[in-house]
Amino acid sequence: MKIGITCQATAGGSGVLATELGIALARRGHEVHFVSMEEPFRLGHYEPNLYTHYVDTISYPLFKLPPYTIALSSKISEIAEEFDIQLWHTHYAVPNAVAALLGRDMLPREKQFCLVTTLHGTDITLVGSHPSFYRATRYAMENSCAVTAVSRWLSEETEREFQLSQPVRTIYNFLDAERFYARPVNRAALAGQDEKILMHISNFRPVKRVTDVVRVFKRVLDKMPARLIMIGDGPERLSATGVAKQLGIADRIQYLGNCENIEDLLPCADLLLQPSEHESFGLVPLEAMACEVPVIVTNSGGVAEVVSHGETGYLCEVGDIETMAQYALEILNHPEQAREMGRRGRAHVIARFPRDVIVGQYEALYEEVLERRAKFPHPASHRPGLPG
Ligand code: GMT
Repeated sequence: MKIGITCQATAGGSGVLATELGIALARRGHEVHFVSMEEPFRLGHYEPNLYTHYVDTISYPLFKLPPYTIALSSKISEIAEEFDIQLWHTHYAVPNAVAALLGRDMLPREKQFCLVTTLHGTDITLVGSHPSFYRATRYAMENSCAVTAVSRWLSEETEREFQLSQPVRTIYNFLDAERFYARPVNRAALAGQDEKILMHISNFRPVKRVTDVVRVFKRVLDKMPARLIMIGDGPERLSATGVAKQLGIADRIQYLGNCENIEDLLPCADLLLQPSEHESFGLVPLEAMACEVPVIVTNSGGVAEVVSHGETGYLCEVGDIETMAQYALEILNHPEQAREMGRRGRAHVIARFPRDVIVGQYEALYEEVLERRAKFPHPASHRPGLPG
């Protein structure tokens, strides 16, 4: 199959998932073309069957901001035509799905691809549901041949919020368990021998509640020597450093910025903290569990479909710093129990989120929409559930 993929190129779970999917599809023999603003985060190597194309924009004094979505749609259209792409898969609805639809409509009817849209989280919960994007997001979903979401929670949330005429299917995220595992690591660069390592990885947006990470860490530090390793970057980093200064613990925290090789860092951690306002899935806890690291997350959004409370980590209420700190101490004070929890975490990831099965679910979906198109060639009838 020839498959086009559009995703956010910046550091974030939706781009990571799209990249991993593209790589897996290319390795299964499909021809995969990425179209994005720049090289997607974590796609920094050559893969046979996989091609990247970047969107060109111009800056012109008349525009306050270059109209990226239009440039993206033109590029999608150009690449789809040049490489005869039948199936386009967009990740993160805004603006990618809208741009892909526009790109599809620029093509002659017989060259128009089927569009599959995968929702990742804030493209629905924060951005897509905002009045300035709502209609465009709904239009893109209604005119996609199929819409998927990365958790049952997000599928239900989307159906409730957007009242779509087609169901949103759940296809869970996955990872490469041969890349994320409890590999031998050298912790010495991150902490002293007697110090525990707590880790947080995110793009430091308000939804991640990074100051809660710092406050939980303070409660742990009151009881034992420890270090907090913060990976990623974003607007809330300043708030995190401010709170750490106020609490007098700034020197116990190290900020590593965006790192592509988190599989080398995660296994150093004694636990991972992700106290988000909500998470539609939680790819970072999944990566931590694959590395046998216990996780403390908030029970908000789809994370409960990923983390099993008391088995692979702990689910807490949003903002409940005291309980998060208690669970953190429980993990850190009982290393043997924590190791058991870590092992269960990895087994859970392998059993519930197997890469090959989940990539196969996407392939089956592509085949289904393409077959439907073959039967009912008009774009508006590509959607399952509609008469031809
Ligand atoms: O929706 C976002 O915040 C962006 C997105 C990203 O690119 O990081 O994160 C979402 O997609 C990930 C991959 O599917 C999920 O693991 C994250 O839980 C989800 N983030 C939120 O829902 C806040």
